Amino acid sequence: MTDSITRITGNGGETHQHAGDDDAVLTTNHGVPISDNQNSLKSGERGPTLLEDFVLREKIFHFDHERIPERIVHARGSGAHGVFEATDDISDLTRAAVFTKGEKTEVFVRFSTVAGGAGSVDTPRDVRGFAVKFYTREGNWDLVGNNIPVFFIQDAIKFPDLVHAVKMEADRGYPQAGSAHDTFWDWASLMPESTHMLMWAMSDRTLPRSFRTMEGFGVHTFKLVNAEGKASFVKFHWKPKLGLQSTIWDEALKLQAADNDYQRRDLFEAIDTGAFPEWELGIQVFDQAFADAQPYDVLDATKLIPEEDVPVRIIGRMTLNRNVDNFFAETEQVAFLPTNIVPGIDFSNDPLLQGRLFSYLDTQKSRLGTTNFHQIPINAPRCPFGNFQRDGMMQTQVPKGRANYEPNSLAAHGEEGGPRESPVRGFATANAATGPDETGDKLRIRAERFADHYSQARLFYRSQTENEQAHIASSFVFELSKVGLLDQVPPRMVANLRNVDEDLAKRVADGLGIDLPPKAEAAREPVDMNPSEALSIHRNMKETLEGRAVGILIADGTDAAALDAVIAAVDGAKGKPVIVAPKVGGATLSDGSTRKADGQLAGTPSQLFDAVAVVLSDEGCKTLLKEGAAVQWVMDAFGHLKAIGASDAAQPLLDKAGVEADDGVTGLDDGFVEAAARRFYDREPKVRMLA
Ligand code: HDE
Repeated sequence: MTDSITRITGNGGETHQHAGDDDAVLTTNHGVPISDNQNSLKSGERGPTLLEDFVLREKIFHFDHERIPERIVHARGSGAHGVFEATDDISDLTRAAVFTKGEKTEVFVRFSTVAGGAGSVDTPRDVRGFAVKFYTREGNWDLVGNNIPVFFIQDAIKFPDLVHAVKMEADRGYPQAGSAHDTFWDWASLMPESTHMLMWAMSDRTLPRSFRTMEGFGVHTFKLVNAEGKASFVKFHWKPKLGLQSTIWDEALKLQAADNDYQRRDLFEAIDTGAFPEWELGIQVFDQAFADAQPYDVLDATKLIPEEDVPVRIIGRMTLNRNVDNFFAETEQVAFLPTNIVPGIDFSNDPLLQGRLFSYLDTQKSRLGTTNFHQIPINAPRCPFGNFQRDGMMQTQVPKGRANYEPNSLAAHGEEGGPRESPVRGFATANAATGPDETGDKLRIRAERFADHYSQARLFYRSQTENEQAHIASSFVFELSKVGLLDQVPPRMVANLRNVDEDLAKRVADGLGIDLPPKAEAAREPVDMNPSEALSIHRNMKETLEGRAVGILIADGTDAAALDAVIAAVDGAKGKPVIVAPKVGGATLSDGSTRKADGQLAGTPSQLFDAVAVVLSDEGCKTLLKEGAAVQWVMDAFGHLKAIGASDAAQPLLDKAGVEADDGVTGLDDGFVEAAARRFYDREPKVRMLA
């Protein structure tokens, strides 16, 4: 019998140990060393498992409880650690220590999609969350923002409706991510205040190429408060060092098939290889007089303040330099709270923000199970903290002594009296509620100045390049074409769009093949605003290969010197060369050497890259002409408006893929690397019909 047991365990009775750590013995959660992690305890060789097997029971019990409720929104996210450095002196505006020039503050950032569940994909058309936790020496400050500066709704009371409408439909459980379905557009078309945000959502902003190439925004108006107690209004902006870059819709769809984890992987690998993502933090600062002079309300989260009206002043830099050690412990358990605010920063009366101040604390209790979630290492302040809140589930601290109330005079008896409030160092709300707006009757009402739902939607649309406008029109067509059963919805949406821009409305109606409906009545007639360059992605892209990947397609017979030259050129421009070949084991090059591939052709389509090089010999090209994946590889690179550098011998493959000559199609050494730093939007009319 002993013999057969030994055979089954296959470990000859030896204790299992952690790889690389000879002294570490597997134990139970209570420290008891475990002798056998392969077999449960049975009564006889083929008998039933015994209840007394505490090793098995503990292991399965813990496993059964591994999951916690996922976030109601922003369930799918990726996190990283980093540092924020204040680079400008703004002590005239705020006393916040985090903004002392030269101060370095540890941060944790979580990027997310909104609608999909935790296991959904990275690349649906969706808003991205951009949440930053600053572990300042005066407590945690969480700037819980998005990659879009405005929001769908003006008042928190509409948030559950928005989220129910956009998430999977209640009866059928789909779609899992993305807004192209009946209930979202039913709701949105009935909510004119969402129109401005819809313009952003239908633009390429919701298809970021990488978390590293998107902006972040605090969205709401906040306040900065200086040492004298003087408050200024502020909007926060994150500007990516790599510039803005988005994919296009067809590419995003195909990325979903190619790599569910496209953005998570990109972030992890960038940090892992030392290409640390960076953003500048900027502020728009203004006062009450400016606020009063605007046609919109600065407390309305469906409005932005054009950068041309209030320029963005750069005051700091954030660098993400460390991946998480454990996804669950850090990225999943991190709890962002807009209520995490520090002395020198304050809330405004934005009714959306005010609602958030309740929601996040509340949700963390149901997600993390205990009011003591602030003790989890990723959430705990890095500065000393203490008060008289006590006990509760999962209390991990051991407060000493009798001081669990305040005031107390225990110190007079030589006992520990505990911490005391500090009017000087403590957080103080900027303005007491003394203004007329805050002392009137109790009303369920929106301020009159929230009533203009279209002027800024128009501003956004008219600030885009022609290509970007076409993308917006086409996205509306795509999304509304997915509205299945509710015939009344697309015309109702187009009726709203007529208030934004007649041409846009016509294009969408035309793309859907419906008659142009009568214009929807606007609560307030929109006005024309001056276009703003800052709102366009295409006007804010950087021509750089830094942070971008170049796919290099090779096959047997590829010229070794030509290949090395392309790799060196891409490396030299700080790009990432990735070799793709029909076999992952590699290809035999012209000089007889073997070059290993980073990816196999069928599993590494060109949508994973920002530009491609096709380095083939006559022989290799002949083989790949018969390989659908190779033809598709080139065809998609062309269709996704990417640079294609090709050896002369690769021309037949380019021809078969329908590649037409333009500035983005080059030889291998003649201008390829410069071209690879760009996207060729001018090519688009050649490759697809846009609305
Ligand atoms: Fe959130 N939001 N939200 N939100 N939000 C959550 O909190 C909520 C809003 C944002 O990576 C939840 O911990 C309400 C605006 C981000 O962990 C929840 C309202 C903006 C994240 C919640 C809003 C955001 C969340 C779900 C309207 C941009 C992910 C889990 C009043 C400024 C943070 C959680 C992370 C997450 C509520 C509107 C950004 C349910 C009630 C506006 C980036 O508490």
